[in-house]
Amino acid sequence: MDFYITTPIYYVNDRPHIGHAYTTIVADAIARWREAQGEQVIFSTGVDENSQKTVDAAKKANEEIRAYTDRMAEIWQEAWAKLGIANTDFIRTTEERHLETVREIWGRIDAAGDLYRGTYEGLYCKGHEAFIKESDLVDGLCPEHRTAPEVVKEQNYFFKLSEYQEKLLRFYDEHDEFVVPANRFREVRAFVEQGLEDISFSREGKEWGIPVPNDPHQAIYVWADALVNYVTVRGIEGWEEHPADVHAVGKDILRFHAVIWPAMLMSAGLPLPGQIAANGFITNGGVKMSKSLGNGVDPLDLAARYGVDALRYFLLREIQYGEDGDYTEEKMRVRYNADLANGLGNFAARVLALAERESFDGVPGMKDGVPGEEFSGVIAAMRRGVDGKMAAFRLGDALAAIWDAVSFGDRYVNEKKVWEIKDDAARREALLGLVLLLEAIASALAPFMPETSRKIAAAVSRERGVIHIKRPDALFPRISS
Ligand code: ME8
Repeated sequence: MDFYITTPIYYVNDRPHIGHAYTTIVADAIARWREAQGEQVIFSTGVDENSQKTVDAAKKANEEIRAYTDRMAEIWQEAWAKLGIANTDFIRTTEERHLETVREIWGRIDAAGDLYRGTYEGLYCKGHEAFIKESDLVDGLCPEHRTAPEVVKEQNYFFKLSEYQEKLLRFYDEHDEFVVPANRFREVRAFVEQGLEDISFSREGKEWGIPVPNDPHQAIYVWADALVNYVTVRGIEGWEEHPADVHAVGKDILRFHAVIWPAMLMSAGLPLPGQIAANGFITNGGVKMSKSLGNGVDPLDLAARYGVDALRYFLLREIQYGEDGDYTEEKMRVRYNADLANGLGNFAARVLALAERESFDGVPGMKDGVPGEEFSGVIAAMRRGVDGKMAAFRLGDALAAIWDAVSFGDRYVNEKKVWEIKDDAARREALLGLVLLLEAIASALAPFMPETSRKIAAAVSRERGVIHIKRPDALFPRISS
């Protein structure tokens, strides 16, 4: 295994919306890009089931908790399959392999002397699955979830997070790309520099959750359980050998991943992940998507209407990675018609239609089907652009590099008026260059738009050095606006 990437494990109290789909598609594109470079990739996603939200949602649905989580886990798994997500593992935190790993890591943290019993008094927000400060409340409510926090006073186990402030800061100094984008890393560092407080790591008398080893009246705090999923997927030894290279997460859960998780791993004597990449948040027409507003955009509905690849393209291209972005149906249509129907789709259709009538065997001046200099320069620049941008998590810019090549091809067809070239050899040479460019575009597109990439690749075949073209149906039929 060469590369290990993860998504958050999502709560099962709801179905996936485009925000969840976005993080998952980003991780999928990175995983596929790595694989295309010949690396062996582990790509895990899954669901976080041991949350109080699960209990509440099951109650509301009038279902037994286990039956409810089984049903929801399937919904999430199916959604990712429908969106072309090529995860190699799907983890549920109710699985035995996970319980074992959580117990093992809890035991290691305990053995390191980093757990102690204490009394916690505070305000617990179920939406956050975390304690929040009184000073953060607005009119007595959590400003994000608009619910009143639970007043908690109970005995529980504490994790000595405060002990890790210096160690974390030193680690950050030594790993200057531990969190991307850089502005988010600065926020994390500033937070840690303010000083860290110990955190409550268990809850008293909870009916649902992983029991604290040797203290069944306490359930392990859901985040202390959920973060461990990344180790569960590899097993302790596997993680020691090669921990996650990238945890792709949203900015809302960055502190858990960049502060608490590394501290837990340090305490447990395990290696730290390579990088935490945090995406921004997607709004629906400028409004935050939330369960209470019921305005979560359904990615499966969009995929059914525009196609999976169009949805993947929209999310990866429209939103600058790391920054917040906005979804509207109008923006989706504009991108679809301009970049896909008129852009890539039209270019592919033109080239394939012109080339369909030709045979490329033995075109003078061509060396073994290698494109002329002009084309090979454009192809090389596109590949360099994609690789450079992907390495820096600039997925939208990587797509832009591919679209530069599409624009070049379009201009070439128009300026050379390829269809009017009378000289057979010259016309074929131009078309061969265009076909090879289109093939290179298809191959560069594979991590982002796997289906489209396959369709274009399948349109071009070779038989004893002769290229044959079989035109597919329109890749992106125009949508009337
Ligand atoms: O936090 N825009 O699960 P969760 C972009 N179980 N991304 C969004 C988004 C939006 N509007 N809404 C959600 C949890 N996301 C925990 C994680 S991991 C050990 C435990 C994405 O179901 C984003 O990646 O609330 C965010 O971090 C994640 O979904 C939260 O999913």
